[in-house]
Order: sequence, then structure tokens, then C-alpha cells
Amino acid sequence: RNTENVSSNILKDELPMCPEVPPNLGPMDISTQIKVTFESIISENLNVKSGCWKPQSCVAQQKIAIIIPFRDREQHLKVWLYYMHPFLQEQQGNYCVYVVEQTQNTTFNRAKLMNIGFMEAGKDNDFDCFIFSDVDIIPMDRRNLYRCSKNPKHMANSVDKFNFQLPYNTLFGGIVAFSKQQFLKVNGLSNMFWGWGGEDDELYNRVVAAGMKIERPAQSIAKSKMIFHLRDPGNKGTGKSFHLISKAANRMSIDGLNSLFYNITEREEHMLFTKITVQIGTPE
Ligand code: BGN
Repeated sequence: RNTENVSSNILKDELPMCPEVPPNLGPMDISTQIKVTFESIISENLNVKSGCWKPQSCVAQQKIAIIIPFRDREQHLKVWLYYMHPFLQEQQGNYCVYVVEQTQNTTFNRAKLMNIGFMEAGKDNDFDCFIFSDVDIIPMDRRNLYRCSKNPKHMANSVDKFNFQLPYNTLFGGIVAFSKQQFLKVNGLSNMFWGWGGEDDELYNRVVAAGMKIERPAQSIAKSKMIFHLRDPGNKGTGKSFHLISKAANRMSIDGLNSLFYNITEREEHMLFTKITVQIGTPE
């Protein structure tokens, strides 16, 4: 061996694990109304490659895939990327961002896009942790750690839209974090929720049925802002969701990751994220 090799090996071996709680985190000012371009965000995040980044000074404890179910919200995505890349880096996360976009003109199915994000990200890397986030929620405090925990974690428990309170105890929408094992244990989400609402309530019931509890960060550090927008027209729920939610435990083993069908139309590696465009079919 030559000396150069030896010293670089030593350097690699000596890289410490990143601390459980990264240093110097606190509240931050955000404005959901900012106007930014992809070019300007890229120029401020030159170390991000294909949506991925990892700390150089330490070895992160988790490999994290951030999955954003998406359609036609480019302005929101810019705001999200503008704030979240620096945010995740301050938290010393080893992460990649995936945007999963449903093709136009069919009813939106958020849950199915989340399942697809899990499957497709898993082909790229052996991620330990999957954080599913709506594109329109931005945390206001860096202490709200984008990490997985011992239990599935609900992270949008203090959103300005709901006066920083939980509107109801079993709310499980907006942002959730699952380890790979936790997500497999519930067979992902149901594929049967077309249109707005209910898929997150059903996921909550799966977690409970699988014998797990949910965690939430302290409300004082979980404060976040939702980007104001009108409900998309033509995206009403099918009205079947109440029935589906109550039967989650019965359906869990047959409706989810193991019954997921889709066709990828396009997979693009952008600087700030990987975008997966997918056809997911229509309600039966
Ligand atoms: C609830 C929705 C959730 C949503 C929250 C907060 C339903 C099911 C009705 C049977 N649940 O009402 O999906 O996260 O509001 O917006 O629509």
C-alpha cells in the first residue's frame, strides 16, 4: 500500500457518527409567499446532487428518503425546496428528495403516490427512513428533526392552518415518518382512496392494528406553515372513505404495497430532486 491510500483510509475510518441531536438548531423565519426560481435555489445548493446530500464531517445514522406526492404545484415545490434543502443540511441528514407526480386528468390518489415513492426510492438505495411530506407544509423550527423514530411519527401536529393545535387526536396527515420496517409492517397505505381525504386516517388505523403507537414532536417545536391555496376543483373524495377507514385492519394485508400497480412514464434526475411521473389508473 502506498501512504496516500493508508491515510485516506484512516480518515474514512475516523469519521465520527453524527450526533443524535445536531448542534445549534432553533426557530427560523419563513415566508410562504417568497418568489424564487429553480436556478436560484440550485445556485444556493450546489452540493445537492440529484436531490441528495449527506454530511461530510460525520456519518449520518439514517439514510432518509423524502417522498412528496405531487401534481401541478410548481410554485409550492419551489418554496419547499428553497427552505428544505438548507433545513435538512443543518440537521445533518443523509437524504434524497423524490417528487412523485401523478399524470394529469385522473382523480388524485395521494396514498398510492406515497406507496410508489417508497418502492421507487427503494430501488435507488437502501433507505432506512421514509418521510412522506405534502409539498405545502414548511416547518418553522429546525429542532423538528426529519428522522425516523421507534414508532411511526406524525410531524405535522402544529400547523398554522389549525392554529398550531391538533384538530383531532388521530390526525395523521401532512408529514409522517416511517422506518422501512414500520412501513412494511402496515403494507404501506391503502390504494383505494381516490380524491381528497381519509387515506391518512386509514393509515393511522393500520399503525394501531399492527400493534404500533404513533409519536409526535413537542408542539412547541413542531410549528409549521401551510402554503395557502384553494382546494383543487374536481378532487372530491369518492364518499367511500368512512367505510374504508373503519375496516382498515381487515384490509391491511391485501390492500397496499402488495397490491400496487402503476406505470412509470418518466424518471428525471433534476439537481434538487428526482421526479417520477406515474400513471396510476382510475377509481373502479
Ligand atoms: C379530515 C380528513 C383527513 C385530513 C384532515 C385534515 C377525511 C375522512 C372523512 C371520513 N379525513 O377530515 O384526511 O388530513 O381532515 O385536513 O376526509
